[in-house]
Amino acid sequence: MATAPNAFIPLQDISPQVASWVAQVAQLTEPARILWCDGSPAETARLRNELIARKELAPLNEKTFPDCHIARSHPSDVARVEHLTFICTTNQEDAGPNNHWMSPADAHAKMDGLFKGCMKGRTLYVVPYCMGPIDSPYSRCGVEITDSAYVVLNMGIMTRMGRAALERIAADGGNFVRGLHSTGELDPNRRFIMHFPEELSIQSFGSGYGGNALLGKKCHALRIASYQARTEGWLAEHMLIVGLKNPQGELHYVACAFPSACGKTNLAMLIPPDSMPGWEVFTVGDDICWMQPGPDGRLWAINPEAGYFGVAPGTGPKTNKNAFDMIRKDTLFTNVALTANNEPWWEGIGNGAPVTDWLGRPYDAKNGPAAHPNSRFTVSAVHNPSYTKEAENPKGVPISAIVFGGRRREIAPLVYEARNWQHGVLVGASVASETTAAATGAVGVVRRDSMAMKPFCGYNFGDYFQHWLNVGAKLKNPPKIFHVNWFRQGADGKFLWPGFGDNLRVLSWMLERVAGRAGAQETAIGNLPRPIDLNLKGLDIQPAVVEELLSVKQDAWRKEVAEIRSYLAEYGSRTPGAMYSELEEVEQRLG
Ligand code: GTP
Ligand code: SPV
Ligand code: MN
Repeated sequence: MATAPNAFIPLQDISPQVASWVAQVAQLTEPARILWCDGSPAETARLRNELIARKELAPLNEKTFPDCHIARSHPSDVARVEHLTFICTTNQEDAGPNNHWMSPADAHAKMDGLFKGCMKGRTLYVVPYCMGPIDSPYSRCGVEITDSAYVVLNMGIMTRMGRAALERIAADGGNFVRGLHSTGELDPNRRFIMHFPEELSIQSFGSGYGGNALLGKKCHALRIASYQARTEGWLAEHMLIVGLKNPQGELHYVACAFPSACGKTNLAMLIPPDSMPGWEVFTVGDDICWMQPGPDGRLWAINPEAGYFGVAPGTGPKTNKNAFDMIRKDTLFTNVALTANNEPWWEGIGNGAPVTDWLGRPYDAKNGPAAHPNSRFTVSAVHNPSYTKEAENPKGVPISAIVFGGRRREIAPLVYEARNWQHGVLVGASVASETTAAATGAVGVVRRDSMAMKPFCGYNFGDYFQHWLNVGAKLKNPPKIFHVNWFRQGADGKFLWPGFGDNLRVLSWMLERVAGRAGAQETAIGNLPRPIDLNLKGLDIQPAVVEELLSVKQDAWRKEVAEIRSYLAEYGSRTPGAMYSELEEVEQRLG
């Protein structure tokens, strides 16, 4: 969106604040050359060709996957590294026990040492980006300096990147989040992801993949933005945003927070089951949501991102046909396997067979999965069949319901509704989920993941819960809050709920609750649908399974309440008293 007077100004002359920071970083990192990225298709093509020539990228089957490419990260660099991710506030208490902390002085000393001369012989790319629609007052800009062309390609898909972002930075008086990134030697012992919320800056060294390296995403749009949002009175959340229109034509937007690899991308673009004709689904976002109270007393949301960095395994024509169709052109795949036809392959794709695994070796089942469990696709949101132009609306979309959820084989029922906003904040704070391959470390371990923000909140969770209460107090028409669990398992270890498109059955109950039309039974933990309140038409499910999915086991919940109490106590005096009074109410109702 270059404005006419600026179209011919060299990028480095648009914002003196950006130019002087680039000069400062260049002095520290000593690159061989500096390239200011304009985000043009010609630039993308050039970067792709350079990476292909260096064998860091390869084209896929040009007939079946036009303009698609595969990249492989370093085998030790395949996921976010929570143990190496730090929030560097002056006071440790402000980062809270939910974060790893280092003092800003120590962190700067460490990072200056790592960055010193690290770009010798390399290109320094200047990547200006805007999180959110270019013309939205809710959007925020940043500049990522990186020495990875692969990162530039990803940032070009995931954000509004280039000249327009730089122009907005200049128009905003030179305010932007400073993100410095180098892949370094990809040595896990020299890998750190540092955040300086008080300085609005990020420094990432030693990784080239995902949330560690695409700094606009988790580092800026969640960790730094959540800190800013607290002082400015809004919310930066790990949530999808989806619009649902019922057959009567009523349209509602819903924002859902599930931890990493727990179903956001899938829900954001779900396809209604055949037995629910007339429903329409509109994807606004699949991972991050910025919400502000609007003048009408509702919460209004924008998706700060412009693309999806989605989990490949499990994406098939049966589970997520929209995603399956959207990644057939113009998509960058990382750490997937390949078929004999040079097509991408992963577990759950539903057809074909791998011949080359994610490491580039001939596929051998003895080596484990063919695609890495955290292999992903990067694709522009406009390729999504359920994309809506509302994703570009500078005002955002109004949110009717907020949904929290986790991956829990037991305890949490399929769905329940919080009694009110304050109770809903407790429900969100209490989210627990099994860990997934999205971060390094053990998989399948249940841990508390408040609002699905455990790895992403840039400050003390105690203050964060209070901030949620404060935002709710400002809303005349707050969204209803719900909790869901698509992952409850039977004794045989199989999921009890079919999930995916059938999740619309649960969402439609929520929207009927919002409209005041659906029934529910009050339980100790909140309001649950009775089996007759759920639209189960056309679904092959035993009544006993539905009963089980909608059951609240008193003993298990009493234990759960005790665990939530000790979890809240981890945040000491920062935990709002209201959280404890809500918990006591639940406990009393449990009897
Ligand atoms: P991040 O991008 O890491 O934040 O993850 P996400 O929350 O967007 O997760 P995603 O939708 O990519 O889902 C991750 C995995 O969960 C995939 O393997 C999906 O196939 C699986 N999944 C998603 N929805 C469902 C569901 O409703 N039921 C079941 N059983 N699995 C699901
Ligand atoms: C997540 O882990 O929640 C992701 C992928 O969405 S990453 O960008 O690596 O954080
Ligand atoms: Mn995510």
